[in-house]
Amino acid sequence: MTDLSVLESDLLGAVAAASDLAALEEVRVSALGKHGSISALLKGMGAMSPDERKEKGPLINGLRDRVQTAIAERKAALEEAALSAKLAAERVDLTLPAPPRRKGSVHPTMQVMDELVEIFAQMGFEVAEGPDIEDDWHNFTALNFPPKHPAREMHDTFFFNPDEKGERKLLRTHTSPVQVRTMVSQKPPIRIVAPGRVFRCDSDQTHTPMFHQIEGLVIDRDINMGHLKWTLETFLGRYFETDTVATRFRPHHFPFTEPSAEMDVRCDRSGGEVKVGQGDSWLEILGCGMVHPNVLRQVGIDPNEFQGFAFGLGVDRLAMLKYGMPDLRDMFASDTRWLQHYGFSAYAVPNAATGLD
Ligand code: 2NL
Repeated sequence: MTDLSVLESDLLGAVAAASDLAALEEVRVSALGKHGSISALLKGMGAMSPDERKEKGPLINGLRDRVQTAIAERKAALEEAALSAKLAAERVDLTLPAPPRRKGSVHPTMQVMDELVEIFAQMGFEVAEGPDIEDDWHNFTALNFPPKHPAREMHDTFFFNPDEKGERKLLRTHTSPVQVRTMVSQKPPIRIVAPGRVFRCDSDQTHTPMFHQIEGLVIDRDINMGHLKWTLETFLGRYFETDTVATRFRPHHFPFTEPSAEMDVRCDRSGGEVKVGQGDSWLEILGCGMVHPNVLRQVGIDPNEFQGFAFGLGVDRLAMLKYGMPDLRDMFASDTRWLQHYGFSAYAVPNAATGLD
């Protein structure tokens, strides 16, 4: 073997053996760098006689070309391998299913809110919403609470400090102001439900200062209590998933309805839990009545032309009844174990097609 072919096989061997780009660069510098072995050979050509140069020149140039090509190929291969390794290390498999352990869950109150809205939407009700912070007129006056009437105290209202005009804003004590706003801004026929948070300064075993209500309102010509009873019985049957709902009205008083009633639903209490649709016991479930003519007048609707019914129910209590939570205060304690146990999957969206739970 000539010196050149020994050098060539050494260099090509070193190129092939270079395991990363830094090692390959070392080989390149040792051959083609300023003081490299091939560079020295190329430099030496200047001192050769024309005949010698004619003989050795092509050999040296050929050697340089082959080593350069080998280095370029090896470099491309190493770069591709480095990129593949980086991509493999950074790979995110978007097709993997979400981890089976549920970290967040939908609160039973919100699940039930969705169930209620779904049921009433199927019955032709629209959803209406309004602000948590209300004024006295929308929360009380329009609803036939006389000024200074003890009923205002009864609601244990959270009042804000008076503003510069002396007006005291408040946290709504029921969602009725939403219906008031709808009646002011829309003409009958009206068919709405108003779900939302409400606030009362009250806290014990069965009361929390914030809770959730849904109220319903229907205003049209010739509306009577028969419509009210059918609507509520149909709703209760769908909510408790039973064909055997029985209800009874008990006379009651609300300032905003006349007549007013509480509705009880037949239930069974024998097994320690409450089962709706069977048994011989009664459970108070909601308040309702025919919208008071004074309320209609306050919002500019002629009570001789239009009548309406309204109802209101506590969503948290309804959730406890259906899903068996024993204590109201746990509902808002934010205990993650409670939420894990009673919470719903975010994928379990109540809808008409798959049933409600
Ligand atoms: C209850 C009772 C009720 C209403 C709410 C209402 C709203 C308007 C006019 C008339 Cl704008 N009435 N709402 C009527 C009767 C009862 O709620 O015990 N809720 C938890």
